Amino acid sequence: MIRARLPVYFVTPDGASPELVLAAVRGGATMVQLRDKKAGDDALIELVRALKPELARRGVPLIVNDRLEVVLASGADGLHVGQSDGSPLALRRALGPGRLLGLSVEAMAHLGAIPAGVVDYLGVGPVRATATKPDHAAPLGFGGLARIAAASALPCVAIGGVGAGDARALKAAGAAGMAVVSAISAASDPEAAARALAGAWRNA
Ligand code: TZP
Ligand code: MG
Repeated sequence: MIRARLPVYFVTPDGASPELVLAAVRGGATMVQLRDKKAGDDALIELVRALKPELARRGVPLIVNDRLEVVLASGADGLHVGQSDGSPLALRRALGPGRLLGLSVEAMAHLGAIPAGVVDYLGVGPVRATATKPDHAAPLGFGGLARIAAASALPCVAIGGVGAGDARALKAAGAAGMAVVSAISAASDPEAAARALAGAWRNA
């Protein structure tokens, strides 16, 4: 079940090292998305191949943001795309049935355009404004997240300015997990930060 993999979803910053990702999963990250707007496809393919054995051993899915070709060439577990990254149906056909497909949703209106049986989970946000994504849509707040989660049959992972202190409110809003970049990547001890997120979610 994809829902069980969503509680602590680590989304990488540009230029993430394998060591950063491995620290996050040692701490308890349940899923990883390689999101790098600058790296070339070959570098990302290499990063997937370097990480995949250890993440597979731990049952942590490895997702790639935006780059279908990288997913197909690397053995990654799936693809995550935004609203302007192509038709989910066409992407599902290209991926086949065995890989995960995640979709970013920034507004209630986006739910209506999702065909049934095509997408595995939604990334919903930003919950708060965040400097990590300078071009982000208007923040949804916890109320906006709750309305979208209630209207969606798909599990929703909350993203955007969230951290361990938000676990209870995010769970109450119906989120299946929290997706974070800086709460792990900017921490002085990323493994401890991931551990704190996992503990906060468990206890929320
Ligand atoms: N999509 C919506 S907000 C965001 C993305 C990729 C960035 C989240 O980063 P942070 O540092 O967890 O706020
Ligand atoms: Mg995108």
